Amino acid sequence: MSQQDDLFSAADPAAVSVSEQSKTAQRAEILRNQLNDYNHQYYVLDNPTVPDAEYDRLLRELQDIEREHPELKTPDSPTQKVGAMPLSAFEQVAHEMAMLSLDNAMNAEEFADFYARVQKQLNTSDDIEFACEPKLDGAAVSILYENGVLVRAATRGDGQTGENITQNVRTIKNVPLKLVGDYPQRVEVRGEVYMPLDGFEAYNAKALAAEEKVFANPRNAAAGSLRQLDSKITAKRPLEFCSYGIGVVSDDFDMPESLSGIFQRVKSWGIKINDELTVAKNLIEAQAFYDGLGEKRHSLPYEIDGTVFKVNNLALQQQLGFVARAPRWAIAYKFPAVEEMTVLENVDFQVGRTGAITPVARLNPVKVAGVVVSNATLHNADEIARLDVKIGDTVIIRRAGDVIPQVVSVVTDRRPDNASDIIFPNTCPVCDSDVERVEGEAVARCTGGLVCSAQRKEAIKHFVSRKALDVEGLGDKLIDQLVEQDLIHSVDDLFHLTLEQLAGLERMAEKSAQNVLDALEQSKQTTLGRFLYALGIREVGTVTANNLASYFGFLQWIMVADKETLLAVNDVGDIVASHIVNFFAEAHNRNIIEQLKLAGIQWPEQEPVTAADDAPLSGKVAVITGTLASMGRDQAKEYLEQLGVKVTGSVSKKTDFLVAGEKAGSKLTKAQSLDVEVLDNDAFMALLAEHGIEHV
Ligand code: D41
Repeated sequence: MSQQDDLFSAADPAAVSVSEQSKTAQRAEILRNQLNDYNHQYYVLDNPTVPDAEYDRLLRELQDIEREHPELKTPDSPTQKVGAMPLSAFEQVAHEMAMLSLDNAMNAEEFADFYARVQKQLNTSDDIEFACEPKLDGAAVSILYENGVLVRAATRGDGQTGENITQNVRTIKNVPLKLVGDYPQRVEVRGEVYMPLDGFEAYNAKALAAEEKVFANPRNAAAGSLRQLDSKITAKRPLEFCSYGIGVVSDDFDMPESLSGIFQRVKSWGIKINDELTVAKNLIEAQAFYDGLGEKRHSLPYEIDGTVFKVNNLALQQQLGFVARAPRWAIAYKFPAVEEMTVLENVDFQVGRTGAITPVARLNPVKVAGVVVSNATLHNADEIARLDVKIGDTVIIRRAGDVIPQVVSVVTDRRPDNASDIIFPNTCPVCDSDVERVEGEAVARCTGGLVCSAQRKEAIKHFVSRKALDVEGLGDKLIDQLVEQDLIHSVDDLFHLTLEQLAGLERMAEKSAQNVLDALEQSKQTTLGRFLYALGIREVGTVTANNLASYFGFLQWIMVADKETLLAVNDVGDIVASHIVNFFAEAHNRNIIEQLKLAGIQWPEQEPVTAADDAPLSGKVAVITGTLASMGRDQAKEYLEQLGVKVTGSVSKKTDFLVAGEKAGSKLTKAQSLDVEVLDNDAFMALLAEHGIEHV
């Protein structure tokens, strides 16, 4: 329990004896100290120790107290400023026009309240138009241009004074050093510097390998990169800038009537504005923007933590003005927090299909982004060491999209005295076989193979799963029972199950037993791709399985292929090729395949569409990104593969060309920085036509 929770507990005799009034004063003081502490960790050390949601809760609690008891407000209250003072090493910059902050709305009700408040203050019941943007999770900066030339850049700091980070901002690739078009004599462009997700992941992977500090999230990575005293370091960080407005501007600027008008002008000077920018005509459209972006959130190439809505009409903005530190005409409408804090109660070790042993954190249940989370993966022993986590620790949990919740970090100052080490087992928790860890691999594996019932269960679950043989009605619980009662030992046994055996199981009526048999019968007609995937060869996912199927056409050929031959298949690298060869070298696996074929599993024979060595673009490597005007990316990939091109997911020095449609993001930037040839939609269509592909 934290110190502030203690304060109100009746068990604390001191708390009982003091009056309500001074208890509130004490609570305010504790909140101020705690929040100032968190601010320091966040802004100065770029190393937050609690999730934003926790910070926001405490800040709101303090705001509520100060609203009820204005006399308790102090000049140093965190409600009066945001962020810490600039680091002394940077020159300070006084903002000519304060960089305000944003008020928050946490749910639809608070957002509707904001809308109603704006209407009331404007004394109208008319619809209010809003400029809608994603809320980028980065660091706010101001960039001053004089006569079109970048002369100064500053952090937001406390809103009044920031730090001069001109040298660092000059290194950001999409920040122009010279504006283009019809720009005013003097203009301050404001916006957010952020690190796109692919760059963030690549950076952390490298840092991890070099045993350097990894960043907890892209926001800290952006902020940390900007406050490097050596701009050569900043230059190596994959940062981007996106404008959210302007500050001071000279009189020669012909001010548009709306914020969306300003955005168009800023864009015309060569500055990036957000692709998602939209104007909403009323509350319903604004809420729809929030909902839509919430769904898209995890497919965006950068991290956002909500949306920002700003009254679009500048005259109305003026009329509304601002309070304390935030404009009345804008609000940050946040998404549910993806990070929360809870206690790690225990760690279990799970055995997967390939014997990999995964430590799973059992948590005190906590709601993260609307879902109750009670388990999180700890990946492997290296991760446990990196996090330095112990049982009993307070940990920060993060849930992103549909992925399994992760433990992000440990709140070390809440570690209890009796916290205990997490001991990795030497023997399999299921079958007691030895656990082995291959040199250079992070994963520890049970050596029991199919002796281990956990591995057998998982292999069978995988075999019948939706993307594999897709046997409906054969759920996990049922498979657990079948294996535990020794009714099936390996996947081929599934096809010899009888109605009596199935109906004899717990919670299994005769009708559902028959349904399972029917589904098994149906699943026998499959495709080579599904069958290959179902076999559960290590690192052969659906994409690789389908590539193998279409390259070879016949299972027999895949079974006898050597590594060299396999390497010619799209998506197959050294490691996957070895896994495939090893899998088919096992007599046991070949036998199961034979049994499955005898049981009646079959697929239509298909002619291999092998891109022969003499295919026109054989040996070339390409990446596809953005939205192509002429076709979907899958279609584009298929055409390229027909021409012998290997299509990969990320741009590197080995990439021969990038096909970039509309809204291409970081892959395009990366290609440009590596001097990789870029084909737009038209150039791509021309390439296809040149090689005889007419797409209609
Ligand atoms: O994307 C953002 N993080 C963002 C931040 C945005 N899209 N718009 C913003 N607008 C403002 C006002 C309304 C005050 C001009 C902001 C911020 N402020 C902001 N960022 C950090 C503090 C304030």
